[in-house]
Amino acid sequence: MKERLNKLFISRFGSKPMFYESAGRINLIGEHTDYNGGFVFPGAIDKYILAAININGTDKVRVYSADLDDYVEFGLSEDDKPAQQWARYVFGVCREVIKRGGTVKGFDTVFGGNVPQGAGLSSSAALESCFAYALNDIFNENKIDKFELAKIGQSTEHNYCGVNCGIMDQFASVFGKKNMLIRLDCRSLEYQYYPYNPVGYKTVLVNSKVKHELVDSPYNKRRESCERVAKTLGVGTLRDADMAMLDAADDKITAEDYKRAKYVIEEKDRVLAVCDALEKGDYETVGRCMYGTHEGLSRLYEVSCEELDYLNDIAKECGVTGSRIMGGGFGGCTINLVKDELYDNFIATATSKFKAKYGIEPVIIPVVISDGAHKVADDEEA
Ligand code: GAF
Repeated sequence: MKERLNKLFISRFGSKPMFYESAGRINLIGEHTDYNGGFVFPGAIDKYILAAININGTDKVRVYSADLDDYVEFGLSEDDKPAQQWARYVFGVCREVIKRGGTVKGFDTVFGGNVPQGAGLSSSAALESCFAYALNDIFNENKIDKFELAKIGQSTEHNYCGVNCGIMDQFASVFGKKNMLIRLDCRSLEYQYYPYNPVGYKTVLVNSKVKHELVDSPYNKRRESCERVAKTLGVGTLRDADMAMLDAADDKITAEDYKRAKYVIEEKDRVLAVCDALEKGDYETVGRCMYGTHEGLSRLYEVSCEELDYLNDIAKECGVTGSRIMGGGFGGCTINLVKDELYDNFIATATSKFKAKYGIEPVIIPVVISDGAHKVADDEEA
């Protein structure tokens, strides 16, 4: 991809670019907990956005999306917002850097990637983190700290893309490290790297190809439910609530909001149980919790869909240790923890049964935990 983008950049802009890269993410457990002040357990993966960039000495940003074959030019003031949704991610990052007192001047860029879009692997966070990292390096002597880079991506979603997301995706994309998952406490922002090497198991994603789209999805409504319940219970976020508090306020909360909050409260305990289990190498417990999360996301949080529930049922039938819908929901992938000896049968069964029922083959994506945002060295392949 680096070579392709290099050629495209030189033929379009005529100078030699620098390269920056940032990754998509998986999340082992802890879903819809980030904006509730809870814990998440993500890691960056070997699917990434790569950008070729050079300053252009003007006050304009000129962006070519190699994958969409679309080109946009914009200025750096608030009223220069481009019409194309994809370009708003780049524009938003520029604006958020500027709003924080950082510098952004005109630059040229060609970018592309291999993070499947709409699969729940955070292609948008990868794009934001790639540009946040690059602008920090090129114009700001890397003075913006890494958490702020993640927040620049998150604010881009809030202010320019209409998704009121939490911090997990951008955090994973910026802080990701090869072979490490990261437990992040989204209230204190303390984090800890955990080596992830489940000997005897494979971790694999199965993409239902049901397009997951958080812009205009009921994602924001889920967040509003949680915030309403937290307010009723008199806590800052649902991180500080428990089931006894929720049950005591039952008559002041709608049945729907009750279900949403119950899921979040239960998920908090599952993440902590998974951390304990990982330290002991107890993957059976990890797997049980993953099934618990799926059940909660499907029945209580109601962000699953028929296809993902079907993939989850197939995983159970095949004796897969853990399986669940991953990411924001409304489509995308399941993440599966499968014993080595059951792997081939699971993949074959999931592929054939899914195809027989829905007429399309799901995409199998083996998980490789990788590094997050960085400048690509001249001799580095990308
Ligand atoms: C999406 C959001 F962007 C994240 O912040 C997080 O809430 C996730 O859904 C659900 O865990 O990816």
